[in-house]
Amino acid sequence: MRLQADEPRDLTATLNSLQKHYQVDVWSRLRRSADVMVAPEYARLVRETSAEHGVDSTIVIDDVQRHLEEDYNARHRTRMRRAASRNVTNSYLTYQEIENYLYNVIATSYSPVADVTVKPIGKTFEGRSVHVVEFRKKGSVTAKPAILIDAGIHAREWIAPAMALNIIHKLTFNPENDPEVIDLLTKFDWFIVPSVNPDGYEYSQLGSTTRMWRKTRTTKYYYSPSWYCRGVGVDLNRNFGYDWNPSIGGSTCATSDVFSGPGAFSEPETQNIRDWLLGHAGLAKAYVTIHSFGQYLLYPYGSDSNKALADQEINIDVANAFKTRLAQLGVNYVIGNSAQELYAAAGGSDDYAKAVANVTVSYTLELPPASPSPGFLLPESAVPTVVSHTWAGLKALAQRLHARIV
Ligand code: 0X9
Ligand code: ZN
Repeated sequence: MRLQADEPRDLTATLNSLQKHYQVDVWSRLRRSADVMVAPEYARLVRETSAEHGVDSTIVIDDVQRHLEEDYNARHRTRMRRAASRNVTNSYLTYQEIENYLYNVIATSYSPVADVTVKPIGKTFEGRSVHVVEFRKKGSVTAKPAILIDAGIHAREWIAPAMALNIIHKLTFNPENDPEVIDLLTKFDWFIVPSVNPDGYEYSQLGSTTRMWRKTRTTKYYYSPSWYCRGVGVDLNRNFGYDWNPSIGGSTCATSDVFSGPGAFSEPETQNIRDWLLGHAGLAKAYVTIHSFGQYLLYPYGSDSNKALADQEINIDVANAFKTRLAQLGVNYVIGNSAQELYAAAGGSDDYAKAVANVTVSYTLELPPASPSPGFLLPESAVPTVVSHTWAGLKALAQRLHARIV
């Protein structure tokens, strides 16, 4: 019921009386008006009392309880529907859903096999946290070789964070009761960053006009380097500090989709990954950065196709284990040097992990589809199949790597 008075003191007197005699609940209160909830049996008395004080009363909601129930039921239905149908195994989650999953599902779960830890490694330009999930086999005394995986450097490649979250899911819950999961947790520590660029990811989820966003959402370079280059965002995969060079597959112009930034590691998002990689230097044997699309598994260097790796052979051999497994499942992958198979592009995370963090094998994994249709718009319904194929390939890759390094 809304009460309206000409004089504030009349309203005060009315409310005092109503609260005392008829237990009205004051929802909101302005100088000359107030909204109150009244039990149905007191409604007539409340209106009469108000009128005696010269205060008008009108019914705003005639049955609050019914509204509360409808609201609750609607929210509950939506929640149930979403909870029943949307999860990491079949959906592209929002950043908020990813955080909820990491902290409410993964961090609170109990794995009999591994100690699972979720923690932030840093923040983005817009202040979101970037998280890592760490898996260490229970009871291991000596530090083990490590596999480092990240995803979501590029905003629109939605299948990439979905894949990383599914790896986390499999390592935590081992839903297929797969002995190889236990074996691989015994052989390696696993460190996974499922969303490197959540600002861009969120932006790409706003609507159809932002769906194809690739970069971060930094506005730092909007007024530089020149008026015709006023744009938002840096391409993180041109911003890493090994052989950083905008003229190789990047750009000095902030309007470009491949803007390299004003210098190497100018962005908090690349600094996060740099520090995380360097923190594991020595024990980190593999780095896999998940992208889409094209069905490629690419090894360094992307900055220069003529710069062969000293240990190119093991990078090819371990990649071949992945390719062979996928071929058995009927999925064709191309493996090779990224500058040769794709295009030369400097400042990628794969090159940095190899050259500076010293991993043995370093890959950019370009997930399905193979072709631009549907390209980045791979439907959610494809998630389970991509996950099952790719996980089989990654397990084979890890096994081959282990066989080669012990
Ligand atoms: O261009 C990229 O950054 C990657 N392809 S994507 O379509 N996902 O954008 C390929 C990166 C390969 N690695 C390097 N060039 N270092
Ligand atoms: Zn990409």
